[in-house]
Amino acid sequence: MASATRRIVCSFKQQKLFYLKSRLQYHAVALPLDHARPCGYVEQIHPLATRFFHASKAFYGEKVPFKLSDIGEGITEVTVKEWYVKEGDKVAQFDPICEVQSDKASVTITSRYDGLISKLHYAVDEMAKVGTPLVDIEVSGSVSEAPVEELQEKDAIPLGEREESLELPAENQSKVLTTPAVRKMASDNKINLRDVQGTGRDGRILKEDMLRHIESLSSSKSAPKTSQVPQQQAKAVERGTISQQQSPSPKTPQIMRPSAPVGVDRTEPIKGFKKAMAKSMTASLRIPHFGYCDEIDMTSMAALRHSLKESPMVKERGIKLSFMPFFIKAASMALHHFPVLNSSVDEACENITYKASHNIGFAMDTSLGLIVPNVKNVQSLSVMDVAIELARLQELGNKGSLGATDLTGGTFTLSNIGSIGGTYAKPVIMSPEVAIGAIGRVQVLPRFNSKGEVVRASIMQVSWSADHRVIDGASMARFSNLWKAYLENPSTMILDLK
Ligand code: CO6
Repeated sequence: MASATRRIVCSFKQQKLFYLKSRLQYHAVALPLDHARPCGYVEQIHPLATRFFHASKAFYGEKVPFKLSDIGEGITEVTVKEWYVKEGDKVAQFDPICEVQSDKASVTITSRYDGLISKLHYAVDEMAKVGTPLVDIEVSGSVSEAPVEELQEKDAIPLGEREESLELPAENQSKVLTTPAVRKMASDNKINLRDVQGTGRDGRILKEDMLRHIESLSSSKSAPKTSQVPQQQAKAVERGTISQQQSPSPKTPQIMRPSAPVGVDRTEPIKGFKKAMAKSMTASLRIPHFGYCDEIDMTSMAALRHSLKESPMVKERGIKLSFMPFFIKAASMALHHFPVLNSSVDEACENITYKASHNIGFAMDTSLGLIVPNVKNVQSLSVMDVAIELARLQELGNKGSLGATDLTGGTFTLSNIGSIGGTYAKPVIMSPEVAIGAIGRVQVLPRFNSKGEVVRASIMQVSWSADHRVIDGASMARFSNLWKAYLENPSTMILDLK
């Protein structure tokens, strides 16, 4: 039986572990010698063992069904992505046959026989089942027999390493760990494997190592050579069954993998502001949200804010004038025209209450977490009043000393996430409110002016969410248009101020 197993070839990178398994199975199920037929008959090996061994009939010079080996990881089928051969083509061992793709990897299947391709069993894009023939090969001549070499644990390839085929080490260079494909590349390019720096497990020479070595040899010579495509690839190119672009690039980047996990998992109870957020956001889930976005040209508003910030009136009162007071006041003015957006609905969604007060909430990022205090009765406040109230709420919020009054009774909310970053968002409505807006970062971007000229503009995006049970898209769009108009032409706010 041993003579039938001289050569063990796998086509996939992760198969070495299956070697070990298959050998155990092989030894466990092999028939006693007196029952054995002449060496080389697969039928004498238990079916489990044949999953991993494709050795026998090759030695009789007959038509051999070249089967797709077990890939491991529970993969039972792969897609044939490309054939590098056609019926009637001559192939030699290690010539690329085809490219197959599983959900985890793309792999080149190489021939393990010298011979003639007599049949392709699948068309491109067809699913090939593990254990079924990929091609039939009429093998030319027999292969001399040699004793089975013991498979050592050190030969195993770690899962995930890029290998295309695997074979027991040959007598020469047997102490150098690598794959047959790499050995072939070494012999094609007359390279001593011992000169190549292996970066795989236990110093195994990977294909990338070989390609890097070849590249360093060619770049160290004064006259640069044309690319040294491995011979079996070159043959396929000659036959026109593989294009030049498919040749492996010697500049394939190396993936850096962290060697060990960093830190340990930590579990802690959800409490404080986070607990409140969990509760209110869970309550929001029952609201059918829709989204609406637009962009606002903040160029005039930015200039106005800049000049007002420097004005003695603002400086003397010690007020920090950010964009927020304008956003909040403009929202209140627009809500005046679209009161449905300042409403609330009862739990069963049977009644809607139009709120008299514009208690505009604003999301605030604090060291303790997200909170949403609200500025009460914005409809009666000036921009300056709003700025003063914002400053008070921010100060208390940052100290964690906001009272229930400041945190409840909101009727509409704005979230200026743009003060941190971002462009678009998908804000979540604070039940029982019916709308919320998330404001993106003001950015200087090129835009066209009314004359069609490209100008610098301060652009900001707004993303609204509304309760689709009581708000329709048209109302949201009209409200947004008015809010946008106030901000884009701040002087128009004066017209509507009460
Ligand atoms: N773009 C560019 N620059 C901005 C913006 C935007 N949108 N907003 C503020 N700023 C500027 C602001 O004008 C200040 O500039 P200077 O006056 O020149 O110094 C500066 O950024 C700092 O502003 P600051 O944050 O101090 O004050 P502001 O009144 O604008 O904002 C705040 C107060 C409480 C809203 C803010 O500090 C904050 O906490 N923002 C984060 C809110 C948040 O966490 N929202 C996420 C909630 S979850 O909505 C959510 C859908 C998801 C994403």
